[in-house]
Amino acid sequence: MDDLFGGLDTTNEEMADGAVLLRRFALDKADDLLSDIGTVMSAAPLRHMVTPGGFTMSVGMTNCGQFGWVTDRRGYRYQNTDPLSGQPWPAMPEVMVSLAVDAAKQAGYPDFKPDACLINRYEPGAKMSLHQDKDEKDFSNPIVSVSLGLPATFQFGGLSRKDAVRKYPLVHGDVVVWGGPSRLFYHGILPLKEGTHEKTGRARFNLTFRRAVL
Ligand code: MD3
Ligand code: FE
Repeated sequence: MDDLFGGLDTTNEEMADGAVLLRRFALDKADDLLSDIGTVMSAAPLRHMVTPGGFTMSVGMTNCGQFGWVTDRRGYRYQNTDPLSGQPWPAMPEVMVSLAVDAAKQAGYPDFKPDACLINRYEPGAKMSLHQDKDEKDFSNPIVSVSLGLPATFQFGGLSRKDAVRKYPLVHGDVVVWGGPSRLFYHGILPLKEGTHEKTGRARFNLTFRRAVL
């Protein structure tokens, strides 16, 4: 909803214990973010990584920042070089850093300093199965996620894989800060529905800002 100041209502809303939804928080920076995503992708192209179990992920991925998340037959890990080029990942663009830091502050994490940004690209049909993010060193740091382009249905459960899941729509510009107990909650993305978005075409981008290393 548009507020009296002509901006958008980004009131904090608790999605789960410790998970703060900032609706449309990234909207006014979306064009700059997408342009910087393009720059990162030209230096470190999207790729479909293979899981330790031998499955090729339907989501295209790359990274920027000091560390990048990778998976291959040997396992999941953060590393400071792109395995495709052997070169350091592209630096995290300033608009990304400031958005992540501002969102974390708004959600009650004034000291968040991301050192990794995973860029996920979904085309219609792509999905991310239920998982936990636990490759980072210190779970007291939150993860900040930004959704751009086509909408997606996010599902999240609890600390156990068996916990019931709830579904939540995430749309262009939405930011969620995952801290507290929700930091280790199981979560995933249902297969993306067919569609086109005026800013991204047939795609959804998700940025996740993380602190990989102490
Ligand atoms: C809850 N990405 O990259 S964003 C991932 O939309 C990932 O691409 C999804 O899950 C995506 O690991 C979901 C929302 C999200 C991101 C990280 C979380 C939710 C999270 C970490 C902990 C708990
Ligand atoms: Fe995740």
